[in-house]
Amino acid sequence: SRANIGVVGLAVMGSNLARNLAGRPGNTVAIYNRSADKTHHLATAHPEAEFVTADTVEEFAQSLSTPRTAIIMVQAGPATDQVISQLADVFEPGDIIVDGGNAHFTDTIRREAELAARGLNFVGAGISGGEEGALNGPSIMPGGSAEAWNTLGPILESIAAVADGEPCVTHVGTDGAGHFVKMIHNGIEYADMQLIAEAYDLLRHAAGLSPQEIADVFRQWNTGVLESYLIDITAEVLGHVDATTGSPLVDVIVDQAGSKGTGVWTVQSAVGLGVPVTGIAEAVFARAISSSGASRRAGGGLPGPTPTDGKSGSAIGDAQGFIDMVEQALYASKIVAYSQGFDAISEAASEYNWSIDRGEIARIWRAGCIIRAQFLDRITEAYREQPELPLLLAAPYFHSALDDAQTPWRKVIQAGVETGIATPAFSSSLAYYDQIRRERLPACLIQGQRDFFGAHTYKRVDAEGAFHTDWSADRSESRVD
Ligand code: NBP
Repeated sequence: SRANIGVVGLAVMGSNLARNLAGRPGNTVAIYNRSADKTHHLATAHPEAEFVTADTVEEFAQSLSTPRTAIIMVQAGPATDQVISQLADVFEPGDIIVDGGNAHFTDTIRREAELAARGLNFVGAGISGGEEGALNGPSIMPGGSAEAWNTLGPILESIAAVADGEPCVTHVGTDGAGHFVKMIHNGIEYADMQLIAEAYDLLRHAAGLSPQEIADVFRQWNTGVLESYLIDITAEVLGHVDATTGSPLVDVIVDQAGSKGTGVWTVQSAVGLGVPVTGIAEAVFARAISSSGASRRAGGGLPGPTPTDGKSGSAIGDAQGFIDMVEQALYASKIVAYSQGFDAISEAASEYNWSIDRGEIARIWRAGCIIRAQFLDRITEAYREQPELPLLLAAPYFHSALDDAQTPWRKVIQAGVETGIATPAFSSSLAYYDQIRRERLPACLIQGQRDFFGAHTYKRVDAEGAFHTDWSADRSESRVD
């Protein structure tokens, strides 16, 4: 038993994570994969890592010092269940099994309970940053017990990405908390990407800028409040010219966005929790619309506004002024999307009894993951100043940012409406903002309607209790509780 940590599953993520682990002082890494050729290939390709190879789970268990700690990086779903069950059969009470795949958090809750009953520690850990992150330092979101964290924490801290000298990992909360937070990370990623895509669409097709010009705009934005990995890579993609055609690559890429499902999970979970993650939902739906071939073909002939010539269009005005307004609109919408994501975390924490430090979540997203951004520092500060902050976008810093942005935000959406360029995430974020800030909402009317057709009752602004109006008779009101 020479190894202090093991990795099971040596596809892209697992092999890179194993190399990352092996590169840290003090670690000896045992590796195991269902198909043994991958295990030996990895060990041969990276002799410097001095991996301890195992061809069977029994050998793998024997190669680990106790308490055993193993990270599973296999396909999410049934494959993960199979591997967990194989490990559980050869591990002993007190050992730690970590699932680093993209599990649904409810599966993680179930697996944790099953293994806890057998005396085994199970930790569902969200790992973000793809292949590169796995190798050089991902953002890691582990759940599981405090006991497991004591052993696992230092190991994960040694391989995580570093931001301002601090590792991008924290004990998120118990059982499924880590995978839930990873799911929200991915949902926010969807919203962020959609917002950027809408900004591009407006600059390209409402303002008439070329992809190269827009790449420069994004490079400029990446020096300001929007500075982030996604803005950075957007500039790279937009500036890239296709070698075959000489056209901007973005013009030869088929405009149908794919997904692996974590965005859908985020929206499904949020709907279940009753949390409006409208920015994320619009992003998921926009990908669905882009991929709905038959509907798009059938919708292709529908009328839109009379085309303008871009720059001279009344909705746009001068190009630089419009670019600045789009930057503000993107920033404001992004604040809303993140605020909604953090609302989902808060609601899930209370539903599932997780104690989650939201400032810590923003902190561990600052490096190693796809949504890494300067802006996350502001979120961490907001939660450090006010740990029980009920609404992120109402924190003083964001309040003032939204104050500055709200007029351009409205104008940009107006320009989209006038030119027929859809801005679902910009628009839904503004709609959320305009609802959340209103003293009274038209929900009073909806309660009246519900009472009319279903006797669902309503509350009054001036009295306690539930009331019903006898709509079908004399319309007298009675208190019904
Ligand atoms: P894959 O998700 O493609 O899974 C391939 C691995 O699963 C191989 O090691 C394969 O073994 C193993 N496996 C399968 Br499939 N069925 C198995 C079974 N029944 N028993 C044992 N092993 C089985 O690998 P990946 O892309 O490296 O991702 C690993 C995990 O990390 C996934 O959960 C993924 O969602 C997550 N993740 C991926 C990324 C990313 O950027 N790719 C980022 C973050 C998280 P074999 O070699 O014998 O077929």
